[in-house]
Amino acid sequence: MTLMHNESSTAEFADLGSILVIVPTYNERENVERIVSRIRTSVPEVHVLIADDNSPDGTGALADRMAARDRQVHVMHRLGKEGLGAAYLAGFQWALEYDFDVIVEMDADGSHKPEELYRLLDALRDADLVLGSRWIEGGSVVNWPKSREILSRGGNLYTRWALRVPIHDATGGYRAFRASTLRRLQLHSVGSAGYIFQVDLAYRAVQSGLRVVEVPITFEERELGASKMNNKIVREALWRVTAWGVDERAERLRRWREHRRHRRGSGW
Ligand SMILES: Nc1nc2c(ncn2[C@@H]2O[C@H](COP(=O)(O)OP(=O)(O)O)[C@@H](O)[C@H]2O)c(=O)[nH]1
Ligand SMILES: [Mg+2]
Repeated sequence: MTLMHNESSTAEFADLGSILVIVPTYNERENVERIVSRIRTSVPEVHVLIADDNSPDGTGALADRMAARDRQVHVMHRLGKEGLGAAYLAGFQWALEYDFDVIVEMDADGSHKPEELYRLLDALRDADLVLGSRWIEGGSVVNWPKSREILSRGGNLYTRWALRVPIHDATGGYRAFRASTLRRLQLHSVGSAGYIFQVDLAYRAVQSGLRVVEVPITFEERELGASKMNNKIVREALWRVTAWGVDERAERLRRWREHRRHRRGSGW
């Protein structure tokens, strides 16, 4: 397949190069057409890749029909449900193979507004990774159950403290990466499957010294279809952040001890 990037000469984000929005889907038949058409209307020059995990509800076949109508829509059919992280990793690999310059993550259910995409792209001009953030000034959530809000706020506070990263929304899934950022993140060693995948990538980006910027978004709970969030995903996130936090502290202690030994040794 040959992809022609940047077909539109009036593209608003032509300076960023070619842009791919990856939309992971699992049983999103009621949402997928609407989200793709909103994306294509909001920023017409972008390409869209739907990464479907063989949804039993037929989302994949519907996506194929959309791709047949629009040359900028593509579909990746995966064998079965392997989690959000795995779907994104496969999508990233596809994006890098086809030489896209910017790769965006966006949910299929309308929680991430395509109409706010331009803000993420604009911020990427001075960043390596842009995170859409619910938990900074100007960000918000609409129609979310209080329990989900507490989980997200608490989880993000804990993450910030445990990993010592200056990020307010590390678990969010509305983001824009430069291709060069993805190449730096050693994606082959990312094992995280569920939503902790998002924390993993943001943490790696900060540790690599990349410019990570947050922009406020309005996250709106889905109206159609069901959430795939479950307790297993939350448990995976909690223990991984804790384990990374312990490693982070052990590493700091080791560096501090080395520093002290060095100072004593040189007669200070
Ligand atoms: N391909 C794929 N997509 C998934 C999987 N789990 C969730 N998604 C998609 O990831 C996005 C966010 O999931 P959602 O269930 O809305 O989570 P919530 O917003 O945290 O409640 C949606 O587009 C889902 O269809 C998965 O295992 N595979
Ligand atoms: Mg959702």
